[in-house]
Amino acid sequence: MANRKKKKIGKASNRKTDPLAWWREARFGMFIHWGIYAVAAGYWKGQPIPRLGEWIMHHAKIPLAEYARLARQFNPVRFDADAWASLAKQAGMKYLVITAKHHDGFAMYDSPCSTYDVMDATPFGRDPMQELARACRKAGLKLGFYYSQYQDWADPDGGSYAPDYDPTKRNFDRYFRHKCIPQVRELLTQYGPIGLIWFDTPGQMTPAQSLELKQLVHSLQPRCLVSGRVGNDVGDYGSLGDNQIPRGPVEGDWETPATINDTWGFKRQDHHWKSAGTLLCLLADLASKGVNYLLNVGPTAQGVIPAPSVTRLREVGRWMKVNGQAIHGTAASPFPYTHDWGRITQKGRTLYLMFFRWPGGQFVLHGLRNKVHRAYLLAGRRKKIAITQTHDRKLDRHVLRLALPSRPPDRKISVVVLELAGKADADPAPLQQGDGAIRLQTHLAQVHCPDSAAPITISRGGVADYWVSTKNSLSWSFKVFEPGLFRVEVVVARAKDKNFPSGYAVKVTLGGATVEGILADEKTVQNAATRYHPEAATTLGKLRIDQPGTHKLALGLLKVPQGDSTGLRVTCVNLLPTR
Ligand code: JFZ
Repeated sequence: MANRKKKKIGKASNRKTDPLAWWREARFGMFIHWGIYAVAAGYWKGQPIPRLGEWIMHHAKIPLAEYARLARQFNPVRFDADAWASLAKQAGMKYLVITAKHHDGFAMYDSPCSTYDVMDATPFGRDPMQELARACRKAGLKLGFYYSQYQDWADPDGGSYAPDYDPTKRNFDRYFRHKCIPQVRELLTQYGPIGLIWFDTPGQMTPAQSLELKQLVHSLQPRCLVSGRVGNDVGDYGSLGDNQIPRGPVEGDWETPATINDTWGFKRQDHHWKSAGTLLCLLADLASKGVNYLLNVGPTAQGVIPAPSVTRLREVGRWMKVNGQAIHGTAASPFPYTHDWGRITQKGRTLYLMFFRWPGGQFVLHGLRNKVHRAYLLAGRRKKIAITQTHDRKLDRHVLRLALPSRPPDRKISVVVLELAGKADADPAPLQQGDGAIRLQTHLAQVHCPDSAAPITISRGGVADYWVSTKNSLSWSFKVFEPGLFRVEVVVARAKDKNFPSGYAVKVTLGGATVEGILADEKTVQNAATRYHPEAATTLGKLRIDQPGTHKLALGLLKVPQGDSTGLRVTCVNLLPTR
């Protein structure tokens, strides 16, 4: 057995593997935003500066000469590359991406083509990237460099913010040739094999410039990946929006960069830390959609990862130690929608059910067509779980019943492993769930746009974007097993810091019956994903479904409030069993 395994590994490494293979397998990485902005730490001249810490030069309108003085105070004597790498490893992360140069233009490595770098401009006298490269190699982590290829606030020709320079005299291509390209070359030649370059904010870059950068990277290191934010859709994988959680599985290779608090670069006034439980829900959620989670830490100017980040990552690591196989090397859930109780991933013939809320006792999963050989818990002693499976031919209803212990085996997310007879095969139709609810997510809707001048589009994140025409509508076909009376709830994405737009009227039609009403911010939806992308739910009324079988529900727009230019952004229509 051991022999056979060895042979297999040998074979695989001889084969030409996909350069993205390690990245897909990883699912979880550490982002590090570290620069001389950490000296300011969110304050300028005694004043707290709102928003992102690494943007302080821009937000506080600091002239370059003044900002550059921060470098003289940057002496991170407590920096310990091995400690950072081992924290990432302990947390169950497989790669580490650090800001080699952010928008401020300051190189956090020894850059021969610039004196605005950590070796020439700070008292530190060490190259942190060199130390990290060594530490990552030792720890078996892939190392990636963040490089701001377009924005450079220290170069007269760099993109965006430049109060010291005359923007009309700007020549981006000059900066591109004299700084960006040489620095990217340095990063790919000075530090051994690099897993990826995380370009960001492509701004006004042309397709030719994006392509040139990508080709440069591949010419120096053919297996080095290029992030989608190199611009113009030429990256090797895509970046979703910061902290973005898509509603359904995302096709292709995508990653969500995310913060533990609300900033990337260190800010001493930001104490808005997400709990380890929330971080794990986000990790599980993204993995269930086939998306990588690149979770950020913002070390201080002393070179220390803030203690609240460390404790949370250690907690995440304790969970990963037991449950990591439900994340690493997995693919998106075979179900095209999310379940209310938690999330699902799969690997080979195995399904991982990750319970955010432990149902206890009988648990019912609808729509899994495979025979389940075995079910057991990951936490504790892999306790076996009794299974019953039935199939009602008339309704094509597949039911899997699990007899779960009453108490959750893990205090955070409990994982149940299902070993299937074959590769997971799930009914793709929206189904009434084990709890009786029917949740119709927008990314699974049919979109009807007789008004083709203003069509509803569904974003990659799975939200109806820009719905302004009352002629257009969404509809869903779905299967009902237990008929009855349902409360009809419409959920919409709402802007973060704005009042909920009043006056959107909608109509839900099911069979011959209709309920309608005006959407209000009745109930704010609370879950791990809504912190940056809030949602509001409105109950329109009740509707009865008399017969089991396939039904169709349509959502129409009756009235658009005057002056609202964002449009209605529906994420879901819920039918919740009621009396
Ligand atoms: C960028 C940077 O400006 C920021 O400082 C940080 O490094 C972050 C990881 O990336 O900010 C962005 C870029 C893209 C989006 C949002 C913020 N986006 O596509 O939603």
